[in-house]
Amino acid sequence: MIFEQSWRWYGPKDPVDLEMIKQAGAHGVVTALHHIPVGEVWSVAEIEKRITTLEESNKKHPFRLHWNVVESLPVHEAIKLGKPERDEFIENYKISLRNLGRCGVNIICYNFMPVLDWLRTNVKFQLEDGSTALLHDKVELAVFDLFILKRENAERDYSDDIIKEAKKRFQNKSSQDLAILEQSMLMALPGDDEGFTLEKLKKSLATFDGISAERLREHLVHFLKEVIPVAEQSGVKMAIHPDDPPWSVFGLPRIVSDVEDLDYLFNTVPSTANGLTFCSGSLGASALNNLPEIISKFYERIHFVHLRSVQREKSDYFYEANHLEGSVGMFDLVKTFFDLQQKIGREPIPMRPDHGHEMMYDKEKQFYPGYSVIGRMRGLAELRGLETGIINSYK
Ligand code: CS2
Ligand code: MN
Repeated sequence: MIFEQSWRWYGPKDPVDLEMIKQAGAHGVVTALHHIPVGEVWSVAEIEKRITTLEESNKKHPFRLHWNVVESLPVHEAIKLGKPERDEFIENYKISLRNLGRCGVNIICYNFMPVLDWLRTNVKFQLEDGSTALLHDKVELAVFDLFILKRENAERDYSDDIIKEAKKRFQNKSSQDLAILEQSMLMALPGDDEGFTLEKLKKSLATFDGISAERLREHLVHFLKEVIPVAEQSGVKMAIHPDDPPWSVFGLPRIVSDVEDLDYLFNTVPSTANGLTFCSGSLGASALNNLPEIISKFYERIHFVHLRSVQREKSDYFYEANHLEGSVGMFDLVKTFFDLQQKIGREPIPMRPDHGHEMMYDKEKQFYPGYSVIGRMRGLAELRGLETGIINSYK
């Protein structure tokens, strides 16, 4: 196979249990110790506990699951901000990497997005077939930023046209519409139970005032120069997740959005332990990114793959499409991975469907946005079909 079929699991509290993951056809479990606060050490005991949970399940239903990727080992904000306390957090990060390596968990996904992980303006966008998807619309973002959050100097980050349209939209929205928008925006940190409030968000955004993309890049390089040698010694590979969306939001700096950003990172810290999570949905939200080119260029350091599609419409507007539809051209991407594997010879790369639609019985349960069970199962099944078709017809 081209990929090792994998599935993101939020741990024992996830409404999707291990048996369901087996029935979705995944052997690789992508998980993290979400209960450990960001910045603290992941001890061997805690890591082993999670491994044991999977082994117990393997005894019950012998279809084999194993923890193949950590998503994520999060980077503390002090490291992104370059604060003096970062040293201690970097040391903790190194200990966690060593501990993970010792336990045989050796692919680590992380990101370097300030304050927020992915950002959507509607997490229940209605599709034609009645399912719902995640949507990002810059005008909605501007409505939130300018009129709900009221961030200082926010208008500097939008063009006159966007501001004009945002004003019009704001005036036409009911208070219920505004509440839904606020709720969607505050969900931007998947997997975080505590969530954001408007005040908390405003305060966190302000900590990055005056931090340019160049400064943020220096902080990332500093972090990598510290942790990559430890990753190498511990036999683990780091895989940075690109910015989602791959452009600035709320005036925050972004440094992992396109091929130039990636070139810079990998030229500056060339070890292949300094690797990439290839996320087709994040990079594919920008029409400027040539995805097959990115795969070919960085193949040897793509340690983990997220496959999903987006339907791009106007500029800075996209929603998450079915995995084989939309703008990313999934066939070409999987075929590119196949060709490279044929050429170089490489073990299957862990791949998971990144998000799915909420559909059928999904609607009766509460999932993290994007992480419902049936929608992702449809995604994984379609991707597995595509993969099998490619392997069999080009052998
Ligand atoms: C994920 C990201 O849900 C998603 O879109 O791809 O949240 C990803 O887990 C992080 O950015 C990785 O650190
Ligand atoms: Mn992703």
